[in-house]
Amino acid sequence: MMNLDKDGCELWDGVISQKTISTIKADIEQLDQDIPRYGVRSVEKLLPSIHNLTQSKLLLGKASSILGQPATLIRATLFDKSTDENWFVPWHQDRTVPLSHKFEKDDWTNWTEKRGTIYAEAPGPVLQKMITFRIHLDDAFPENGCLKFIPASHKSKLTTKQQKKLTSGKYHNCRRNAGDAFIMRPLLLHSSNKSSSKAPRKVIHIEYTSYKLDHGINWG
Ligand SMILES: O=C(O)CCC(=O)C(=O)O
Repeated sequence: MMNLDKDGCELWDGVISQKTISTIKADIEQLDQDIPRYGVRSVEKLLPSIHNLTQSKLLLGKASSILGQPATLIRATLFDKSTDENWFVPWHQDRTVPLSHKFEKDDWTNWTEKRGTIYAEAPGPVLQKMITFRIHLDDAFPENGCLKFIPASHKSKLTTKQQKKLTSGKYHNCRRNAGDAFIMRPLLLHSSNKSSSKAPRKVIHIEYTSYKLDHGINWG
């Protein structure tokens, strides 16, 4: 059993119903076929069912209770891994957030712009005020490229050398059933393999924060 403070992650079973899963999957079917499925960013702006999920009392309440202050959504991302669109993700910590504007603050670094969205690496204390829920729409297991993670790697930004050392040892597979969630701190070291299975692996990766940006700046 994982513990959020100690391990940087927690298992949360049976979070969404079969009915909600079907509604969201039907919505996903309507997505423009040209949108690559390896990370449909800000998918809550495209699909009403995912918007509703991100604004549900259940998720907002849980995020607020973990963060100890009212939580707001940063963004939701759909990872729709299948034999048609298959990929691996190298070991990393989630450090980058989408922002409406660029601003001058020393501890916000590595500014980039991708497809019209501005991103920056957030300072450690900001990342500590974030929590991620990975909501599983399909069963996830090693053969279809479930998440792999290193418990207790979430306390600070790690150097490449520290990451190499940690990831050369034992890791955990995040086996989850459809409807289950995986709660993780953004700095938890994680990766995933390509799928070698016919079973699809859809996950909605939802990031919340209690950090308040300066006036006039928004997430996304
Ligand atoms: O869903 C996955 O396989 C990992 C995706 C992910 O966490 C990321 O791209 O940051």
